[in-house]
Amino acid sequence: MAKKKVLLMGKAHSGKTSMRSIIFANYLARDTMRLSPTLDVEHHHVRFLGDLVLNLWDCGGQDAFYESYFERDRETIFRSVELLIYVFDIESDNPEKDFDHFAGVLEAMEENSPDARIFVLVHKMDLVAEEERELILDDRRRLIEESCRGVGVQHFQCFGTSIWDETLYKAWSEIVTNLIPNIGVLERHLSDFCGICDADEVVLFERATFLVISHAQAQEGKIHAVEETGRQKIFHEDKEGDEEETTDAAVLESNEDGFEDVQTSPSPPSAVSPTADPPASPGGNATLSTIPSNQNAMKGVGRQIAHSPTPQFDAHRFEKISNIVKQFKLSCGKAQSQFQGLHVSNSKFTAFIDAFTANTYIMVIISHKDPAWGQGTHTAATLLNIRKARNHFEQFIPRS
Ligand SMILES: Nc1nc2c(ncn2[C@@H]2O[C@H](COP(=O)(O)OP(=O)(O)OP(=O)(O)O)[C@@H](O)[C@H]2O)c(=O)[nH]1
Ligand SMILES: [Mg+2]
Repeated sequence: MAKKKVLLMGKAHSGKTSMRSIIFANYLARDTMRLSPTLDVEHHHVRFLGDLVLNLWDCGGQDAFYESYFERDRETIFRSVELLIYVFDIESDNPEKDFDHFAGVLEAMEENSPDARIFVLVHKMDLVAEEERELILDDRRRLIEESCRGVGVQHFQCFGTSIWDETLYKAWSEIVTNLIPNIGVLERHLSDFCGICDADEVVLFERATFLVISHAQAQEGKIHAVEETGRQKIFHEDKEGDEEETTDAAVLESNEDGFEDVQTSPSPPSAVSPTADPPASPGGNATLSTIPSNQNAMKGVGRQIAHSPTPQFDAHRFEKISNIVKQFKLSCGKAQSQFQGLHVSNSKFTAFIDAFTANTYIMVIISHKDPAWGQGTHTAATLLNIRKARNHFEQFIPRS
């Protein structure tokens, strides 16, 4: 089991525990108003993708604690860190002191864990007027860069975040993706799967947090090739589960041997409505096909996809969907039913979100390439592909 030490630091009241609680403990943003200040260091082990354990050190940000972090407990705190997440409060009343602390933390990191990856979050961006956000964030980035350069830190990533919108998911998705081994292999296979399904986009979400861990987009050439034949392909399950990765890739890429071609029959245009699956049964598993409350956000995503594959995508679409589906999943839990999947369909596209491997959900977005694209054979083919690909993808997504 891989354990990774993650340090979460920044001044008191900057929002560290709030973020951790939303991402890993299913808090809603409004629940964080009740959090008390963290005293000293709180240790949390959170499981991610089954066998990756994040050993989160949530360090209380009051000045008195910093004295001991920098002096008495210096080695204990800063030794063997894989990842530092430093949080700045954009509304801080004493930014100079925050930067002093930041420089102190970077120095201690350079001494004790020089290879750690560093992420800096400029948090509570919702408190800045929307039109000023970019400018203020750029300015803050510049100061952060100067601080880093001052202590010889070359590589870091900086994000503007808020618990009140999708930026939180975006930043944390990037952060955890950095900890996943073999992410490149996973991405390659996802890209192949995207082509097989003739999908516009395929996205993998981690099961518990709903953070995006990988995504693939159709290449325009590939879409057209499939369109011309008017056929969909069916994923061939890899029977030799333990074969070399390269062999798997070859199977995935093989038109002749890897897939069956399926002639899809025309069916009536789909309505702007969810698919009609059986209702949830109390206590049991259920396929839920209700559109979540933030229906417009989901439809907005689809509209952009339907018009053209890449240029008009909403840059925050994955995080918006993470956010919406996670809320929906939580409300399913409250109704004592387990979230299994969600299909959203209108005249332009269908989005399939389904339980995938033991530790992931998958989303497959398919724009309707002709007016006859319906929910019959096409839907069945997509669902079959998802089902057949599960075992194959289990190989790249470790489970405990
Ligand atoms: N407006 C706004 N408030 C936030 C945001 N994130 C957290 N907060 C609020 O900030 C307050 C402090 O959050 P905490 O998470 O307890 O802060 P902390 O960094 O853990 O503080 P210490 O434990 O004392 O170091 C809470 O009332 C949160 O609701 C945000 O993105 N925007
Ligand atoms: Mg705290």
